[in-house]
Amino acid sequence: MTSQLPALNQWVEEIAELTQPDHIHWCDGSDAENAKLIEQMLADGSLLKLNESTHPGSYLHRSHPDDVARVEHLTFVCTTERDDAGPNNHWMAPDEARAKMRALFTGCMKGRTLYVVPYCMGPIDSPLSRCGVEITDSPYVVANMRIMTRMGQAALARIEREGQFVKGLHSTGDLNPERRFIMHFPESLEIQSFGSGYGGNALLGKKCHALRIASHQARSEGWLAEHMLILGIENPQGKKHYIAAAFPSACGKTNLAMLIPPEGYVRDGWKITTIGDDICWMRPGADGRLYAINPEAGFFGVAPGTSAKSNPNALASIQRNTIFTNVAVTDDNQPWWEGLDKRVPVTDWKGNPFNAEAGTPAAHPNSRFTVSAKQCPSYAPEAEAPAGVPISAIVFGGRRASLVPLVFEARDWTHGVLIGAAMGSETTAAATGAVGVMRRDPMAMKPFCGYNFADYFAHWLSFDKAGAKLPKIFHVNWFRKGDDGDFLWPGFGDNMRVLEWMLKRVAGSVGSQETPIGHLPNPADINLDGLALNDEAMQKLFDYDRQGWAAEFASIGEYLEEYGPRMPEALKAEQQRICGQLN
Ligand code: TSX
Ligand code: MN
Repeated sequence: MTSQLPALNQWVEEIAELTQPDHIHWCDGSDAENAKLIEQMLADGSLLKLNESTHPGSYLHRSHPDDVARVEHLTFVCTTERDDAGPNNHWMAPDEARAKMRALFTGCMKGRTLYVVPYCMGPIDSPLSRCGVEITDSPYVVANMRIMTRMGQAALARIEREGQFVKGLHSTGDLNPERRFIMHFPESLEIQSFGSGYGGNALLGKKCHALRIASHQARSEGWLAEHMLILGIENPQGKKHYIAAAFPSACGKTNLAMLIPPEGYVRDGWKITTIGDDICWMRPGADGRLYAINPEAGFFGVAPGTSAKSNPNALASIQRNTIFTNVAVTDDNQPWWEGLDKRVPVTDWKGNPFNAEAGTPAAHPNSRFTVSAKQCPSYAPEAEAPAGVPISAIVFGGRRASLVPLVFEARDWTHGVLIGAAMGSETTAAATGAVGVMRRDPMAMKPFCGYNFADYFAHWLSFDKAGAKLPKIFHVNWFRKGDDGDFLWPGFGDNMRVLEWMLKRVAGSVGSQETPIGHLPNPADINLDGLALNDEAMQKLFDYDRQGWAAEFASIGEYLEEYGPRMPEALKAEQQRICGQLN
């Protein structure tokens, strides 16, 4: 098979010439094709069938133990000018990167099948969507791309019509970490990934295309490609609002996207629906509002911590037709991970007998589920709408044990962009060795922005122009701790109370306390019915510490200096203005 698009056929021929596969297969995305791939992976051991009666249509994949996460130190943005990639990216000159990758890809698919995977990021008929083609030698990647994107025939038809697509080339190579690179060429819409079969390195539609390449493209086309969940909130009157939110890892983004409101809210007729849990593409519509789509079609979620308590919607989603990666297995062949329930698994993520005494987790801390968004009980029908959904509020957040209140609101767009640029979160055991260390992660885009952060902030600021009806911007912190080290806010479903306050602010129906850091809520305006927050919680969740914030803003100033002379003056001026008010 070939396509109707000569440029695509030529590229596939050229890559086949380079990589020397035994076979070439053009993916149509059909059920029959998927069944054949699964059968083949069961036969070669790269997939294991899970318990068909408890988890129908579900499989376990165990990755190479040295290939379990994204590799930031091996991820490069290859722009002509080094400064266009910025201090937030590793950079390599495009010619050097191409030569290095050409050597790695030479002959790498001998004995393998080359799969041509056409995909569309976003609803197939949306003007906000963008397409790509991933060439890969991994059937596991094909099976995951089929869940995570609109993959196959319909995507190919759109690509043939438009003539433009992101070219992604992937090979698992020999999985040697010494011969592993993830290269991005945003100026020519190309990705080359070698030596890893893991999600973010291998499913090129997600982080590589929908964030790094798309953010670069969005800058030149006047839109935003963001690391944000999108949720819908319907009030008892049936009015729907949409919120986009960016959090660094380990803050529970997927949990927030699938939130189930407290009982009282459900009784009153409030409803939360899920549009997406990871990526948000938005652009101004004719009415000046920002309209957003979720470019993905599935969830590639972290398994550990996912339970009937933390995220019932996620748990319900993954009862069938799910690919699990690097989880543990129970005696009756069900997938298991830390935080799921009290059972003890028999096999760890490497396939060895699990020894509970050893003190090491049974599931890998970065183990995953891949599942279609359509299986999520809270999935919103509007997630398939070509026009996208209008965003009423943008939320930034982080994990901060001290200083940062539960919620505050930016005074205006520029202030909101500064709040996003200054975002930080404290590390957890799951991420690194050092626990509780504050890391700044602007807009949660540090590993994902395909160009210079200073230019990125300028691009964000540029949306504030005549005719724009921009969302309000908020900052939240679910993770404030009391003197005894316990969390002060119950979090999870109770975060609904904070979302409701945001909507009241959007409607203009409640006031606020104005402080140098922004608008803090009057506690009486947040529904705390049924919560027994003690005095310390009330004090710390809703107050701000001037001295502490003066120190924080000095540190923010130093951090923004790292992005050098391209930093927009308006952002520096905003930081200095607030510093002046705090000192
Ligand atoms: O996802 C979380 N959210 C957002 C939910 C919509 N988590 C889990 C973070 C790890 C991924 C949270 N953890 C949240 C939260 O709002 N808050 C906390 C901290 C916390 C943990 C436990 C309790 C309260 C707060 N209480 C009990 O376990 C009883
Ligand atoms: Mn993410």
